[in-house]
Parts: sequence; C-alpha cells; structure tokens
Amino acid sequence: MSVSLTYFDFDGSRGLECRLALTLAGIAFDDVRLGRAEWAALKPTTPFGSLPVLTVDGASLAQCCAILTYIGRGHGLHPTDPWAAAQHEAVMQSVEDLRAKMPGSPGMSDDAKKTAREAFAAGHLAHWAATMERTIVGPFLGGDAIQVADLKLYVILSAYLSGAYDHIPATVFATWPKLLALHGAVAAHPVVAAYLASR
Ligand SMILES: N[C@@H](CCC(=O)N[C@@H](CS)C(=O)NCC(=O)O)C(=O)O
Repeated sequence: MSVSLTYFDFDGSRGLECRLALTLAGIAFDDVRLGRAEWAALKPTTPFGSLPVLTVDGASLAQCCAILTYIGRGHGLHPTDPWAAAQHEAVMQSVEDLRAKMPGSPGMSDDAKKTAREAFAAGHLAHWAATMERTIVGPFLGGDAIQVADLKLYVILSAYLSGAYDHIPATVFATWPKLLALHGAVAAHPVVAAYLASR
C-alpha cells in the first residue's frame, strides 16, 4: 500500500493531527510538505481545495476529521461502538468549530482583535472547555486507550498552551485539570513523544 499525507511544511494544526495518527497507527507514509507556490499549483486538483489530503494507492481523501476517522477505524484508534464513535467525531468537529470561530481576520486592528479574542475566550472557548472537562473520561477522551480524537485535542490544546494566539493567555485552560491531563498523557505516549522529538 502506498500512502502519502500532503500538507504545508508546518508541524502543527490539521497536518500534525494526521501525521500523528499515521505514525501511531504504524502506517509508513510519504510526508509531502508543500510551500505556498507548490500549493497554488496543486490546489485546483485537490478534492475541496484544502489540505491535508491523504492519498492511498493513488486515491485522495480530504477533510482532516474524515482522514483521522479513516485511520482510526482501521487501526484500533477509534471506538467500535457507533454511539461512542459518534461522540468522538462530535469532539473532533468541535475542534474544527474552535478553529473557525477564532476571531482575527487579516486586516483587523489589534484593538479589535483583542476585544474579539477576549470575548471568545470568556464565551465560546470557556463553554467548550467546560463541556470537554465533563466529557473526558481520563486520562484520554474515552478512558485508558489513546484514540485519534485525543491527537486532535492534543494539537489544538498545544496551540493554546504555547501562547500562539495573541490576547488569549497560555493559562486559559489552567482551571480544567482533565483537559491538561489529556494533553500531558498524549505528549507522554511513547510513539507520540518519539515522533515529536524527531521533529
Ligand atoms: N475543513 C477542512 C479545512 C482545511 C483547511 O482549511 N486547511 C487549510 C490549512 S490548515 C488550507 O488548506 N489552507 C489553504 C487554502 O485554503 O488555500 C479540513 O478539515 O480539512
């Protein structure tokens, strides 16, 4: 089987989630990392004009949650019970919502961005964190076994915890111990830790 994962030359966001899932699943893959000019040429040929794209024996699959679910289902990294699986898929989609709702469009003034991001942190983000805190069994989302949804949570939490978002403090999840414990448990997983150390 020939597998490649195409994304930007960046160790984060949707591409990192998929690379981690492939690595955790033990799937050898070609890690195709594009620059902006290469992307402009490739974009019209991709299913939805976006990355990541997983290619398996020449067939392409886009949309990161679909990619994660596909990998997870085939490799014991996604629940087999339909209800539990759907709950994990809902969590993954909620991470996509967080990305979409993050204020800060290009051209927004810093003052406007500050106001909008503080409102986002106190509103939607706080509500999301409270829901996740109730939902996580611990240490991982569904209990003792790491799943692809945990990888997605790890990547988004890492972005917040690193202070990557202006006007949202890196301590934004300090009052949510299960969220922080999940982040730590994923980072400490031997396969994840080895992959991250190799980058
Ligand atoms: N719904 C898509 C969103 C993908 C997406 O927005 N990817 C970004 C990179 S993280 C992208 O391709 N940006 C370049 C572009 O849209 O031209 C998914 O879940 O994969």
